[in-house]
Amino acid sequence: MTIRRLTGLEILDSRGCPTVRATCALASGTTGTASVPSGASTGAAEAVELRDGDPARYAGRGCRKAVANINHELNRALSGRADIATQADVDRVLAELDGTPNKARLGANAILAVSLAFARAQAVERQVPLYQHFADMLGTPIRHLPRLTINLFSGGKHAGGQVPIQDVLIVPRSARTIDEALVMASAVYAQAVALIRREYDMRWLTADEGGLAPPAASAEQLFEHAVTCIRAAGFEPGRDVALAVDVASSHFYRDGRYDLGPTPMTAQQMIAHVSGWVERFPIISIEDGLAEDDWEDWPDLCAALAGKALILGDDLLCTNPQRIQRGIEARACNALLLKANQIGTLSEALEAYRLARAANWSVTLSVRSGDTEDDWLADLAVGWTADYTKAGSLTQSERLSKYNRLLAIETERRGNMS
Ligand code: 2PG
Ligand code: MG
Repeated sequence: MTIRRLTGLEILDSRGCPTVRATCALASGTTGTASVPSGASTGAAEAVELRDGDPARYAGRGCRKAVANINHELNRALSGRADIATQADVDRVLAELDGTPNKARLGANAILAVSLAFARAQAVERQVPLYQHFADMLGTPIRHLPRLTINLFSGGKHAGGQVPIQDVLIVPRSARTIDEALVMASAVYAQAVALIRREYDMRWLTADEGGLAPPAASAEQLFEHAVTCIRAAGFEPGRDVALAVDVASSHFYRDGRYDLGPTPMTAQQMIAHVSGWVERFPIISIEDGLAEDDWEDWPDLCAALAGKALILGDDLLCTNPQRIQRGIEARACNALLLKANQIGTLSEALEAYRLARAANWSVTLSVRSGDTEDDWLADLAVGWTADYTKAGSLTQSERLSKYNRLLAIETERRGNMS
């Protein structure tokens, strides 16, 4: 499928910060458009977004250079080339043209937008739903829809740091469908809205991903609140609705100590601390329980929690095949948080996914804290049969677009699922 033209557009994400949208027109006239998200609690090893650095526009965060790279260099290199016809071809040329290990020259924002827009155009051309196109890319049939992990409480970089940890998510485990999961999560969320009014005299205001952000005294207090809300909604904590936590500990790791307050902890103390959470609360997944460069201690965390909670690597792995390989060899974790924009092309994200699966890891597909109304993540999660999605809370259209798309896919596939 030959590309006829690539065009870029600077748009705004859910934080009002610029990001990139690309449209790919094929020779047949078919087009596909895709927008890329942008993180705030980013890993140091992530692919790099190209930002203009012009202080007169969006405090230097404009994306005109990335857009110009799509309109000119990428368009010139990829258009009209009959030999560049598959996702693998497109992504290889994108990476080669960029020439840096982290997509810094052309920008991971420009590159991923083109990679995704091409996938969408291909799906339209093939007359298959996008999720089916992704499944065909993987070469594995869709086995089930993902389970949802939904933000209830937020802290860290997504909520002004009122508590150091980043996300307390609810996992509607006893739900049999996406629809049931959303109904359950909505009931728990409503209880949380009531709880923060009662306990903190706070209005319903939300953090970057739509989670509630009460000034709790500690992470433990947030977990207690979550359990209270699950019960108040009529569910059994753990059995019906469990918890997942993004500790995001790279962001409170200083001088080899984990500063969760009051006394900064060594890695071994932090492991004992996190293990205590898993003993006391119905937590089934711990993301970034240790810092991104604390490779030495991750295997101990993983061993301590094996069989009790998933050890999910986000900043540690950055969806980077080399880091994932290292994580597998070191037995540092047993689950991958996959964010396509951490690596920059769909093909590399697919390689990351395959590596994780070959090691029998669980996979969660995740949005970013700055996201857009584009819903491709839902199709990717279904097409690649992710175990979980992490798409934010049940407010704000950039989050709901993913849930709404999952609802539509579920309805479309009803009767076809095992
Ligand atoms: C994370 C993500 C999503 P960000 O840390 O997992 O919650 O945050 O997009 O800011 O990196
Ligand atoms: Mg994270």
